[in-house]
Amino acid sequence: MQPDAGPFTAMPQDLKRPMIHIVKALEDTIGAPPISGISLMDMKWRQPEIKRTKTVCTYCGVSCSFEMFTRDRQILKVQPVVEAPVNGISTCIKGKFAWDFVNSEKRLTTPLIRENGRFREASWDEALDLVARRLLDIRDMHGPDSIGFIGSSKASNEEAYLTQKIARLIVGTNSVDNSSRYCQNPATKGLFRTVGHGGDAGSIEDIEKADLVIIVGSNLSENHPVIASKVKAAKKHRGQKLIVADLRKHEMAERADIFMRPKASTDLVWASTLARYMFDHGYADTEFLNSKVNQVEEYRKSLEPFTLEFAEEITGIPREQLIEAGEMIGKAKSVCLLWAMGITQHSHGANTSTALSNLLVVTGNYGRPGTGGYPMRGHNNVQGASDFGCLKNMYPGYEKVTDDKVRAKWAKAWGVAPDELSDQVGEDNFLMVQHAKEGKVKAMYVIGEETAFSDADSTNVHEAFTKLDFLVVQDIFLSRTAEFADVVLPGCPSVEKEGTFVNTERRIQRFYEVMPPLGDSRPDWRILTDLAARMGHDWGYNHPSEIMDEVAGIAEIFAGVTYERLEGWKSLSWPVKADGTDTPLLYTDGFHTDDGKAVLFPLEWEKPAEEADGEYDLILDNGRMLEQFQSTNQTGRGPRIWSLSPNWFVEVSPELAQELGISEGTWLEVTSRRGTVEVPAVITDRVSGRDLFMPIHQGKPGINKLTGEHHDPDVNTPAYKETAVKVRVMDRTMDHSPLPPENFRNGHRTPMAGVEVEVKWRQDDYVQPPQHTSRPERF
Ligand SMILES: Nc1nc2c(c(=O)[nH]1)N[C@H]1C(S)=C(S)[C@@H](COP(=O)(O)OP(=O)(O)OC[C@H]3O[C@@H](n4cnc5c(=O)[nH]c(N)nc54)[C@H](O)[C@@H]3O)O[C@H]1N2
Ligand SMILES: Nc1nc2c(c(=O)[nH]1)N[C@H]1C(S)=C(S)[C@@H](COP(=O)(O)OP(=O)(O)OC[C@H]3O[C@@H](n4cnc5c(=O)[nH]c(N)nc54)[C@H](O)[C@@H]3O)O[C@H]1N2
Ligand code: SF4
Ligand SMILES: [Mo]
Repeated sequence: MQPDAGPFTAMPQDLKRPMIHIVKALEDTIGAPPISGISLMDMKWRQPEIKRTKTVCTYCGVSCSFEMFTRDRQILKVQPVVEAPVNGISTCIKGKFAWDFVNSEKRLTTPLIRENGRFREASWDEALDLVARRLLDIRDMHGPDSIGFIGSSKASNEEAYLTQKIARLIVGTNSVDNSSRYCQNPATKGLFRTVGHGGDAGSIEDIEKADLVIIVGSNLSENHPVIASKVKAAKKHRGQKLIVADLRKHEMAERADIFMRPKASTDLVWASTLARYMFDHGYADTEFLNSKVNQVEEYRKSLEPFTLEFAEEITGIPREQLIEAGEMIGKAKSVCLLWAMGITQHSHGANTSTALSNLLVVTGNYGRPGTGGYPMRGHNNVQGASDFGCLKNMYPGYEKVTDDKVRAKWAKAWGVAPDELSDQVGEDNFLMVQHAKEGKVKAMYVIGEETAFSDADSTNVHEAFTKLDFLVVQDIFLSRTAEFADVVLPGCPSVEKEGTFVNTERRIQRFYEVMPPLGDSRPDWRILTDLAARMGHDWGYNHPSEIMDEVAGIAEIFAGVTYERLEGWKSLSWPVKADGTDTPLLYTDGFHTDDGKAVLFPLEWEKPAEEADGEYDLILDNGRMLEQFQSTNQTGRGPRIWSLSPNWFVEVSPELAQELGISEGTWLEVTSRRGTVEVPAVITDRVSGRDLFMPIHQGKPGINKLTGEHHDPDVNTPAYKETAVKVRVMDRTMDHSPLPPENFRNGHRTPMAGVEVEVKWRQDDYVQPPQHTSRPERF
């Protein structure tokens, strides 16, 4: 070591000597070079001030877990660790950096009550008393089903459980739902019909193990990035095969062995055609079908119309490519099929999800390692919100509200007579909004969901909200939905409380309190417990583990779940037996149906509810970007993430750009049958022909000004992806690309790369209810 070299040269003499001795001594004992020595020493000195806490990401359904390093409220860094069961040392940009929202000055820190059309601050006692009184009054006057609850897919399992417990036990209604109505319910329905459980068939490890992965209508590398990186690695290192079916040439499409580009809303046709191909070419797993599957012949008959010719005509996928895909699937030893919003957000999403699951059943791709159907769950806890009972027809653990035995069991556990619990299926998100508009639903309680922005046909939703007698919104920000509220209750985010989340592979993980709640905000479970007490039900929970113990004692699929078994980095995948045995891979001993057999479910293809015509001649695909999350209520609170994609835009194919005579940055007026928005164009071959694509995150009116009320009749999921539009070229062009130069998407740098773009973080003005929501006093 050269004592006078390196970092010590500029140090005063009197400090230099002892420092050098310390570093030398350190190097002698631990063998670290001087710079690491200083860093280690520095860390040791600061250690007492730095807190390290395990948490689980608050964004997508992958549920990465990591350590968060904090000093008081300052988040110093996110440190992934090898022990993390899902992600190990990986995270995506959001898990690593999108935490500015936690200390945002826009956080709600005190309850608000609307008075004379404006919000004023209120104490918790006043706000909770008011909510309790109004809900009980409305229940007594208009009946239990005049009140609807939306549970949060961001909040914990324990919080979802309490949401439905208040709805069912105290109010007496089954009208409780969560954001899976917007995304995964069609997939769940497809799985219920064919294999029985409403969750991914196996684990992320199974996806990695598969011989062939098929990704349909899912932009995996932006929306489930850590799973995408595992698929990329399996392909690179093990030669795993990849088929992608999507309208858009996204990153996984570019990496695929076969990239099929069907016409929008036609996936049921190619999936059923490939199922027929399996039977016709000896690839159907006859042994599996004979011993483990019902309705084989009936289903096979239903496949008659699905010839290669028919498929080519309807889907536009060339016959040769269909055969190539059929051969690849038929020959693969194990297949995992992943699907998401490109399938479910259509008017027949449940049927198409069923068709995809049928294809897996025909080829025997369930119940073995490396096989199965995997709807990619959206929010960090959208799986848990459904699992823990925020559904109109199920108690926690998918136990039917219409089953007398089930109701008797829950009534006993909750200490009431069975007839005090409703045996009527309740209303979902969609029906609550419709009936609010018609004046039948009088009150809603929305927890951690940006319904006013996220639900389809937002103008219609806003109208419904203004008709309600009473609206409670419990969020961490004054959201667009909160603008319509009568009472706003400040919940707090995952890092300020304890609880558990369930991820896309049914894995339950614990998260711990990183820092105390900001201001006067409170964990949602505490708010709901306090509210219940004011409504006459003193549950007395002091910790979320007590809530989990209660559920585990009642719902069979959680029988063995305890906080001890989930301590630290440990996790459990449901169903969990009483002895703690969990089930990462489902269906190894048969299917979750009455006789243990899978079902092949016959289907017909139906046209989409909204199609392009002479006037609205383009189809508007829409979806997500890696850097933003949904309404951006969380990713829009700090420049680090927001600045990577601050502008709204519409992707236009080079062919269409030529036809319209536009260049990058030209503003377009995009008009659907519902409304109009103005956005600049990005010209890219990610979209082809007459398809457009718009992200769903930016813009105050939001994309849902354009989308419509049409929905899947099986599950009431909005057909967001079936939106026909027309465009008008405006006399305005941005002097740079709408994408910042550093936004390097799929290797397509924008033509304006290098131009300085002014980036601000989301400036919003949602601090007071705007004009259109100010109404006469309602209490
Ligand atoms: N970065 C980020 N990640 C997220 C989210 C986020 O906001 N930001 N949100 C989370 C949530 S809530 C969800 S539900 C998931 C959603 O995850 P994804 O389903 O991956 O979400 P989308 O971006 O809507 O992508 C849908 C894909 O379907 C394609 N598609 C559209 N129509 C069709 C069709 O008819 N056929 C086929 N084959 N493809 C079609 C689109 O081109 C697009 O590539 O993401 C989660 N992860
Ligand atoms: N056009 C179009 N529209 C779509 C879609 C699409 O693809 N296209 N996708 C749809 C889909 S799949 C979904 S899931 C919906 C998503 O819709 P939303 O569920 O509305 O998604 P977010 O905007 O993330 O809203 C979550 C809210 O929870 C709050 N929050 C976060 N953590 C907590 C907490 O711990 N407690 C409480 N109380 N609040 C919390 C956040 O501040 C935020 O306001 O959007 C749907 N809308
Ligand atoms: S992949 Fe999903 S869970 Fe993991 S860090 Fe990114 S957003 Fe969070
Ligand atoms: Mo979602």
